[in-house]
Amino acid sequence: FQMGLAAMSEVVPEPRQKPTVPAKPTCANISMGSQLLGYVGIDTIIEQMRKKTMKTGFDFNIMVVGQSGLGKSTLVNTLFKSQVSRKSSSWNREEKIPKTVEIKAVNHVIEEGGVKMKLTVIDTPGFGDQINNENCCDPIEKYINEQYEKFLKEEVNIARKKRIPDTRVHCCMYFISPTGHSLRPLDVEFMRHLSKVVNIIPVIAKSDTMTVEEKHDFKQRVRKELEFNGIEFYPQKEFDEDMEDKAENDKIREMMPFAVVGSDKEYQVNGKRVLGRKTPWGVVEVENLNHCEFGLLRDFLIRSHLQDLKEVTHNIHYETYRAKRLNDNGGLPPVNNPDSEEQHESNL
Ligand SMILES: Nc1nc2c(ncn2[C@@H]2O[C@H](COP(=O)(O)OP(=O)(O)OP(=O)(O)O)[C@@H](O)[C@H]2O)c(=O)[nH]1
Ligand SMILES: [Mg+2]
Repeated sequence: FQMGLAAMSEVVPEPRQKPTVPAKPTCANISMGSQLLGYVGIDTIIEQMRKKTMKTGFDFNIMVVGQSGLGKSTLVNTLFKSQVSRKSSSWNREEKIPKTVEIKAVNHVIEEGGVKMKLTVIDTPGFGDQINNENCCDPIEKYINEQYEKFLKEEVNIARKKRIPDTRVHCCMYFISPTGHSLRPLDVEFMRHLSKVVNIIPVIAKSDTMTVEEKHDFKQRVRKELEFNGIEFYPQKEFDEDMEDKAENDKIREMMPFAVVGSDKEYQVNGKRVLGRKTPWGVVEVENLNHCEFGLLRDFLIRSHLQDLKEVTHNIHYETYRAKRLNDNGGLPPVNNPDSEEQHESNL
């Protein structure tokens, strides 16, 4: 590296001017090389990356799963209607949300500060209605794996796309019924199984049905049960990168599962329009942190952990899938021909 700089210094003897991007002192500034030449400009990589991201935009995919009637579809609408995309939404307020009968992806392109995010929320039918709930995990796991498979096929193509569209599920919100008692065996089974293929974020549904104390106790109990059953939810302890990461994530893990309330209706409260649920004793405001933790959940997903959710999906979950698929195939990439299609399906 230093030799390179020395060679360059013959061509460019003048110390280079610092570009307009404000720079923090970096290791490069104090190294030998930079003493000769002044500012090298390594920190402009951040600006370069920012420009690229602005141009290409990015995909972010959230899935909601859980028992029927816990408010999954309502929360999908809440996410789109709340500050995430208040501008881009146009809803028929009178329309009632029907029972979900199939896996359905809803997407919106949301633009803020020149950056485009394609946010997809995958709504799933609720389970738990049947007497035998043994296989209710299957269609959801199948969907998740199909997205990995799609990505893998694109990756091993000879003529690869410059940018592979990413439909992989970056996080799966698991809805827990606000019983005040404990997790159901089905919840434990489901989360234990799915946490191996996707980032699981448990949430307590319809938290407006609990008192402050009930909510506090229930959260504590759920956390204990998750730990007791060895369920690693996101952010997983084993992936904390350093002490700073650990300290930050420990705080979040202590707040989880977030107790949420969903709604797609707006009401007038103190002269402001807010998303809420109207009850005889007042309006439960979805985005008011004194009322519920929807705001915390949204900030956690979008503002602080979006990039990390994508990285864990790519580096851990997708990598596990990919390694298994390539192994099963004797080290060869999966072939894109119709004959093998059936076999792939059975491998999933
Ligand atoms: N009290 C309360 N009710 C809610 C909340 N969210 C949704 N609901 C109501 O619960 C009922 C079911 O809501 P959905 O969003 O359809 O539930 P779902 O989980 O999508 O149900 P499936 O599609 O059958 O899986 C509706 O009457 C909603 O208005 C909430 O946070 N609190
Ligand atoms: Mg639904």
